[in-house]
Amino acid sequence: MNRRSCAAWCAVALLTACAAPEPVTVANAWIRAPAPGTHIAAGYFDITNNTPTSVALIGAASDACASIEMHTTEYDGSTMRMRRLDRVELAAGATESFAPGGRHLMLLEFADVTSPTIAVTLQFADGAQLRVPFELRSVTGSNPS
Ligand SMILES: [Cu+2]
Repeated sequence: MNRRSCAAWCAVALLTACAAPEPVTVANAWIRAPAPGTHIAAGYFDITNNTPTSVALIGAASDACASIEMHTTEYDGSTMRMRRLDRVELAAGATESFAPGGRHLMLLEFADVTSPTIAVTLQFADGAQLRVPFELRSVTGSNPS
């Protein structure tokens, strides 16, 4: 961001929240707790790129699980498949949703099912990281996707 656009951003921020806007913001972050006897959880959230340039989400990590993969859900007729995503592009100003039935985080060997919130660190292509509290919810009746 050059000096001129930074000044414009700061002016907007002063008018709205008296603080510099976060470059990327996350809302509605929650984790579907693993079904009983399993250790795979799914994470969902809405992510907004507040910058004037595109940003790429390339991964995530948490102390609550061994590893996290980004997946998308695809349907081949009535068969559901999950495909791994290496990156998710966030266009300037865009909001992208990770939601049940679509894109999601897959938390492998998820261990912590007692904390009401789980910290997940989102990782971006430019090296930036964003620590996000996810609300842990128990949702029964369907598989993580
Ligand atoms: Cu998955």
